[in-house]
Amino acid sequence: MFSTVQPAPSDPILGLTERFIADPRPDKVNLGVGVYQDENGSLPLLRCVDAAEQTLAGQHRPKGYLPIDGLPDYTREVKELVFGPGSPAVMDDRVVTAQALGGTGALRIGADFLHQLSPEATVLVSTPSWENHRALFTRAGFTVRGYRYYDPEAHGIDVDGMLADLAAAPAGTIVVLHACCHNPTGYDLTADQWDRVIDVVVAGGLVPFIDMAYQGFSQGLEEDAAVIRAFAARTDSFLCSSSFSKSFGLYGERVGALSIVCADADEAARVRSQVKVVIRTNYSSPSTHGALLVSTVLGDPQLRLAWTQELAGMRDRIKQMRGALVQGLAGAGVPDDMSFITDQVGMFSYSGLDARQMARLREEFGVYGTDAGRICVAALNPSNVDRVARSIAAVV
Ligand code: PLP
Ligand code: TYF
Repeated sequence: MFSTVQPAPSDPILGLTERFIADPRPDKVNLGVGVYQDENGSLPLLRCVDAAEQTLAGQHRPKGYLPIDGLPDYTREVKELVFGPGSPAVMDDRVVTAQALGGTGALRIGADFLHQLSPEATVLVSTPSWENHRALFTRAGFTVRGYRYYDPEAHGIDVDGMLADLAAAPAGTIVVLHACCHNPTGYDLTADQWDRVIDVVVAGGLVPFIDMAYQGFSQGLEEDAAVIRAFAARTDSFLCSSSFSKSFGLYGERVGALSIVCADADEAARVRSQVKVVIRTNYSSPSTHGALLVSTVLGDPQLRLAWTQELAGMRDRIKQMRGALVQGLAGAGVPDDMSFITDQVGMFSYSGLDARQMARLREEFGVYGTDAGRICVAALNPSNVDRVARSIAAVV
C-alpha cells in the first residue's frame, strides 16, 4: 500500500529549527522561525495568560464539545478586535467569525470554503510570501500565482508592480494580502498605498483574503487592523484570517479565527452554515483551552489592559533590537547603509543577504536564518545582537 510513497520535502522554516537543535555550538542563534523571544532568549509565558490559566484551573470546568464554529465569547471578542468596536458590518450581523486552529487553520477553512464556491479561481500571493500560503492554497485545489511585492533594489515595495498585477487579474481572483508585519520581508504598505490597492481590488471585483497573524506587532492593535476596517468600508465581501499565536504567545494552543464579511445578515447565515460544514468534515469542532484563555483575558478589563501592555512591551523590544542591529552592523564595519532594517516592521527582516551568505552564517557562525535572507529580529537580545552583527559583517 505505501511502498510507492515518496519522501516529502520538510518545511523550509521548521526544517531549519531541526538543524538548529542538532547544532552543538553553545553560542548558536536561531533567527529562523518566527517566534518571539524575550531579552533572555526564552519564549515568554505572558503574565495575563498565566493569570487566566489560574482562574480557569480554579473553575474545574467539565470538558464538553464547543459549538462547530467555536466558543461564542471568543468569536465575539475576535470580531471586536479585528473589526473595531462599533463596526457597522458587525452591528449589521454581516460578519461570520469561526474559531480556527491558529491562523493556518483559518486560512485552510477559508480556502476550502472558497474552492467549493469557485474552483476555477486563481489565488494571488505576494512575491515573496509566507511559504505556507502557496502550499496551502495549492493543496486546497487552487492555481496559485504571485503578484509583485518586494523590490530588493529599493529596499521596499514595488507598489506600481503590485497594482499592475492586481489590475490585470480577472474578476473573482482571490488575493492574499498581509494586514501588517509582512512575512517574510517586514515591509508594509502605507495607508495611501493601501487605498490604491483597495481601489484596484474593488474595481476589479477581486476577492481579498487578508491574513493578520501579527496584529499589535507593528504600531498597535487598532493601527495594525486599519486595513481590515478600510476594506470593510469599501466592500461587502472579503475574508480575514487572524491569529493569537504571536500576540498572546499561544503558539501551541492553536487559537485563530476566520472572519467572512458578507452583504447582509441573510447571506451571512448561509455562509456560516457552509463554513460549519467545512469544519465539521475536517475536525468537527475546535478545542477549548486556548479560546477560553483569550476570551478570559479580553473579557476582564484588568487582564485586557495587562495584555495590551505586554504586547506593547514585545513590540517595543523588537524595535529596540532593530536599532541595536543597525548600530552593531555599522560598528562591525559594514559600509552599506543598513537603516532599512529599522524601516521594516514586525518580527522579520529581509536582510538582503543571499543564499550563499546565509549558508555561511549558519555553517561558520551558527546563526540560522532562511536561505532567502529572512531573519527573525524578535529572537535578537542584548546578549546575541552584537555577535549576530559581527557574523553578518563577516559574510557580506
Ligand atoms: N500567516 C502568516 C503570514 C504567518 O506568518 C503565520 C505564522 O505563523 C501564520 C499565518 C500562521 O499562524 P498560526 O501559527 O496561528 O497558524
Ligand atoms: O514564518 C514563520 O516563521 C512563522 C512560523 O509551517 C511558522 O510563521 C513557520 C512555518 C510553518 C508554520 C509556522
